[in-house]
Amino acid sequence: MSKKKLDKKSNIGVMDRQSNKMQPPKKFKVVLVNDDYTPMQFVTALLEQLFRRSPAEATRIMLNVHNQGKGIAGVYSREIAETKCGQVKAAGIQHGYPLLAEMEPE
Ligand code: TYC
Repeated sequence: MSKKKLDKKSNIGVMDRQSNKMQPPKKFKVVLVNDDYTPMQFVTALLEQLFRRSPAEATRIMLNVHNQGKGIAGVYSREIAETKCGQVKAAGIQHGYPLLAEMEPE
């Protein structure tokens, strides 16, 4: 017989209780990757349309990616971040650019 302590009401082992607690959903950064071919104007327009950035924010993020190599376009739930990454890639392919976005846990 197991000597594991049981919670009286739920009969869940006391040590298991913590892992049964609901955790807030994880968030993921969508990170744009620099390349030498995608036009700056294309990246800025994409940040405005796909990531709902203002023209000033979009320009700031694009220049940050251009100068630093990478930059955060936005932070989302896993599913939304996956979708955004796919949309960035598809937009690049459609116009013949090697534009890429990666997902990173926040
Ligand atoms: N480096 C590109 C250029 O000089 C601009 C660019 C910015 C490309 C951000 C990709 O994610 C990117 N035209």
